[in-house]
Parts: sequence; structure tokens; C-alpha cells
Amino acid sequence: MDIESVELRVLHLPLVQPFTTSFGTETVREVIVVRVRTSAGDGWGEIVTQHAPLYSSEYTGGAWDVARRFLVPALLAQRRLTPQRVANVLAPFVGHRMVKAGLELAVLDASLRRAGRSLAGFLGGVVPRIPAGVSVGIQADAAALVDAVGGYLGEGYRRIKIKIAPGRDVADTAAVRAAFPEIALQVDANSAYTLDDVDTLAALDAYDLLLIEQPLQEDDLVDHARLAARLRTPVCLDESIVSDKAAADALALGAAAIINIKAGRVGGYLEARRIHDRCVAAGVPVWCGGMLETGIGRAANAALASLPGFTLPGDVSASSRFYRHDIVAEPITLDDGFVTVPSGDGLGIEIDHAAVEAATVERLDVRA
Ligand code: OSB
Ligand code: MG
Repeated sequence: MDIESVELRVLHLPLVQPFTTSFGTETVREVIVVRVRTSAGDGWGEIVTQHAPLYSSEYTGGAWDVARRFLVPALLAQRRLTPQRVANVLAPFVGHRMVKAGLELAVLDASLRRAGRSLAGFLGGVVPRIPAGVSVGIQADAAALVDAVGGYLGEGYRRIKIKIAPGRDVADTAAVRAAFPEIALQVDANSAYTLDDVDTLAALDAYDLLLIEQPLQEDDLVDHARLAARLRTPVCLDESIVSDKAAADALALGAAAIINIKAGRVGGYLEARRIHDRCVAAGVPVWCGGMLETGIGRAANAALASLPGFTLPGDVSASSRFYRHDIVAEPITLDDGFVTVPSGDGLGIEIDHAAVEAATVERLDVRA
């Protein structure tokens, strides 16, 4: 397969409500979509960077620059490219994993469409549908949070994750647990704490949480291991797991009992599968995280989450969780609290070109 050109677009998609985490509030999802035109047909991918480098050092402006100046030209210089070779071709460029993941996904989509295979089949998915979890942002107060959680439970979501931050942790968690004693509940701190906060974090042990996600900084693996020894709630890592190697190190150190796998953060769906395989071998549960994906990445995440090691519900929600108008012809929906794993060729989606066009704020065609 030869790549003929790569179209990059920055989209602005308004969110149905603001999304607040320990690192900030978003009201518009800024995302880059990728269309590769190849000798074998087109493929689509999504680069999950956000507007500002708050969750990760990666951000959309930097992603745009590195994609157009370095990564896309490197792919265009290749003959007979396969999805498996994309990571090797891009490996000399340090970091920028979200960009690499989005480019690899577009090549994967084109290649699998040509081969008449689904992404889930290619990755080794084993189930036709996956239980849906939802990530709930910090609300105005604990009562508003309980209302928001109740709304999602009413829609059928099978697991709730609430965002926490210093000052919005124990009381918020207690309120949700008191209102819904039986639900599967977990919290995500997005790196907002230090080891000095161990007493606050240990207080969360009282609320029967599935896990606490990323309490400390991205590079605090040793401190996460120290913290884990002080908590009953299992520690799950998100930001820290930037690669399969990082996952191996975290497991070796006892820094994570559970891993949130995000294909964007780790450089692609092939690397994500390697982390999955490693965790299965180690007996460590994994779940599929999200980055407010459009229907492109959302479909790919559903495929990834259908692998056998994804034994916990992920942040794979309906398109309507974030968007009134998704950019795919058939948005991801909930059916009895489950998301159907796409079975069509490639990502199994059709692009809503008018919706893409309407959301585009910047467009660039890079040619060989
Ligand atoms: O930490 O999991 C996270 C969104 C953006 C950046 C980081 C995170 C999140 C979410 C939302 O929690 C997950 C989703 O539903 O896409
Ligand atoms: Mg997280």
C-alpha cells in the first residue's frame, strides 16, 4: 500500500456540557482527524491531543506541527507501507505518541478495509458488545454530581467514574456512594495529588471503589508504589502508562494493580494490544480509557475493548455523552448499557462528510 496524500483537519466540536477535571474545564473538543489516501483506498484516524498540554505534554498545536513537518512526510516517503511498519518508520521521532497513534489508525483503517477485515477481528476481539462506563466531570457541588450520575445511570451506564481534585474528593465520593449504594464506582484524580495527601486518599477506602485512577504525577512510579501500599483501593494508572515499556516498569514496581489502556497515549492500537497481552499474562485487569473521541476513535476503542483482558468496563460511552452531532453517519449508541463492537471492514464506520466540513477550522493536504 502506498500513501498518496494525507489530509489533516483541526475540528472544533461543541460539548453537550462543560467537562471539568482536576486540570481544567473544556467546552469545545478540539481534535485532529486524519484521512490517508492510499493506492488501496482511504482510511481515517483521530489524533486525541487536546487544545492545551494539561493532561499530557502533547497538545493540538504541537501535534499539527510535528505531523506536517516530520511524521507525515516520513510516511509519504515509504513504499509498500503496512500498518505494522508505521511505528518503526516514526520511531526516530521522540514522543508525540498521540500523533503517531492517529496516523497509524488511519493506515490500519485503509489496510483493513482493503482486506475486508474488522479492527476488532484483527486485534483479537472476542465479544460482540461491551459494557459501557461513563466518566463524569466535577460539578458545581455534590448534589449536582449526584443528579448527573443519576442521569447516566438512567441511560443505562454500567459503571460510573467521577473526577476528583483536592477539595472535591471525599465528600463528592461519599455523596455518590450514599445515593447509589450498589453501583460500580471509581474515581480519577488526573495527577492532582502528592504522597503528602495519603490520608485524604486513604479516606476514599471507605466507599468500596473499584479503583483510584492516577492519583500522582505521570513520572511518579515509585511514589505510586508507595501509595498503593497504604491504600486498600486498587491503584490504576492512566497518564503514567505511555508505552508497553512503561507498563512493564509499573507492574515490576507494584505501582499499578490495574491499567487504563488508551491507544492514543501509548502510540497506537498495536502498542495498546501489546500492553493488553502483557497484563493478561501478569493477571492484571485492564480497561479501555477515552479521550472524548469522535465516532472515529470511539469505534476503534470499542474494538479494542472487545479483547479478552478488558475485564472492567471502560470509558466507552455513547457519542451523545459528549456530542450532539458526531462526525460519523451512525453515532455510537447505548443498548441496554452496552456498546456494539463495530463489525464492518476497518473501523466499521462511515464518515459524515458534511459534519466534518462544518466542524473544520483548519485543513491541510500533505502530498508525497
Ligand atoms: O483521565 O481519563 C482521563 C478525558 C480527557 C483526558 C483525560 C481523561 C478523560 C476522561 C474522559 O476521563 C474519558 C472519555 O469518556 O472519553
Ligand atoms: Mg484518567
